[in-house]
Amino acid sequence: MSSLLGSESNKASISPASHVVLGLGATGLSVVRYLRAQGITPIVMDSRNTPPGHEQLASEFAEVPLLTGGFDCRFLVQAQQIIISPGIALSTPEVRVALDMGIEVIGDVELFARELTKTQADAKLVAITGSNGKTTVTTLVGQMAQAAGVKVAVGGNIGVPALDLLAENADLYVLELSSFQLETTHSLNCTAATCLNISEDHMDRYPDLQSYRQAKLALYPQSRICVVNRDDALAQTSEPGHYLSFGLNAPDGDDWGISDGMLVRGESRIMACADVALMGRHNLANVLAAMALCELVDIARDAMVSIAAQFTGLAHRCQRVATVAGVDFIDDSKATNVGATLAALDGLVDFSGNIILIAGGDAKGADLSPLAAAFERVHQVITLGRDGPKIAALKPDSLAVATMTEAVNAAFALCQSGDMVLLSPACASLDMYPNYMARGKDFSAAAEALHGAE
Ligand code: UMA
Ligand code: ADP
Repeated sequence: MSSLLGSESNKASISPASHVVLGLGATGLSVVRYLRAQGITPIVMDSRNTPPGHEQLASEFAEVPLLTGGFDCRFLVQAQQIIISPGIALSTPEVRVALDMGIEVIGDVELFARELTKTQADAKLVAITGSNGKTTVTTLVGQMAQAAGVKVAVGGNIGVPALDLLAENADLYVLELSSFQLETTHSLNCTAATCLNISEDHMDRYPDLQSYRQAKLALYPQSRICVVNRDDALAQTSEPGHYLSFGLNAPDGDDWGISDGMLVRGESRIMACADVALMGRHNLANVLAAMALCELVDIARDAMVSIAAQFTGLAHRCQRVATVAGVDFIDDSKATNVGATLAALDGLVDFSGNIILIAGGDAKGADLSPLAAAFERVHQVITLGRDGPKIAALKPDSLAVATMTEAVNAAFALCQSGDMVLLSPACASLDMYPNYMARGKDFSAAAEALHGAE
């Protein structure tokens, strides 16, 4: 049963509105802000009883009714347009009712696309999707553009909702897009876009890998030039279009790749791989993708090279957070799927010490079995969280624990100087933590605490 928050009126007094905003997180608030600026007063609904942002909605937009604790079909079926948050599936029964009646259901990124075309048609747009590396590549492109002196605005799944970027009146917009956002986006007119890679993720939301993949590949028809990963067949499309590729081998034609230890674009040598500040082969792929995108929006090469040589990465992505008695503690808490953990372990092929891996959490319905082969490189697996037992089953003698502190202490007890404790969970954190950042911080704190016990 719905209840009312953030409004003095009672439900019976709410008139149906032309626009309904489903979900009041960061996205919902940005949509309300946008609609109010257009003179539209929507109704907001959220299935939680006390959704995040309800106090802000009440103080900034007291005239906007908020219905909580469910989605009320009576208002949905009378709307002209429903703007749905990415965290809410289109298969939600109440949403299906509206869709079946022919009511338009779109996301905030679709509204952004329409508004950009209408009011800032000269602005360039770069969009980045994929299972892993989105935030890294989005950040790289933003920093490269900034270093080149371009007025750039960066947002989307990375944090700032797309609609909130429009006020920046930028010359270049860079959007990180999730599969959830792409499901409800059809009108982007990107100058360049990429789907970095595809591996299983969010299998609790999609019936199978193909449906997830189709949601991601929907980006390509919305871009004038597509930057494709020639090492990942799943991330490629057979649709006709204008393509440029990146990959970890020597390229054909004008594509991007690696030859003789150099990042190259066709015959042109850009920089030595050894000068790229990020670690791991997957990050060379990320840098190549970022450079390909930047060149398509006319970013100067020296700006790209200087950022690639400086940018050491974002927190919680294979980041060393402590060294205790010669043992390195690496926080890769953002590895929330199997592909990311495989990339972390691949990057350690040349590491000569023992690796103790801490993994587990909410696997989001994924097939975890591809981890088994990579575990041969791991001395001991320590598991925690809801799907910890499924991961433990992939490696003999795995150790299951209940808390991060227990995991870190047990890992440290197995180490000697020169070894590594790697938190790369292959799972989301939400069964134990508010988010992956909190999980990473718990890991660092437990590692730091070992200093006292040395
Ligand atoms: N909600 C419901 N019912 C539901 C699910 C959600 O009512 O069944 C409500 C929630 O109560 C919440 C609201 O919908 O009040 C919006 O929630 P949301 O989950 O859509 O999140 P936002 O706060 O709007 O943040 C979203 C993205 N979240 C998701 O896609 C889950 C953020 O990505 C993004 O930064 C933000 O928009 C701005 O664009 C986060 C994320 O986890 C980082 N993304 C996933 C990922 O990277 O794997 C896809
Ligand atoms: P996303 O925004 O797609 O989640 P991030 O850049 O935040 O991507 O990185 C998330 C995780 O994926 C981290 O564990 C990181 O080490 C790993 N990762 C980054 N780039 C790649 C890549 N190209 N292939 C596989 N894993 C990657």
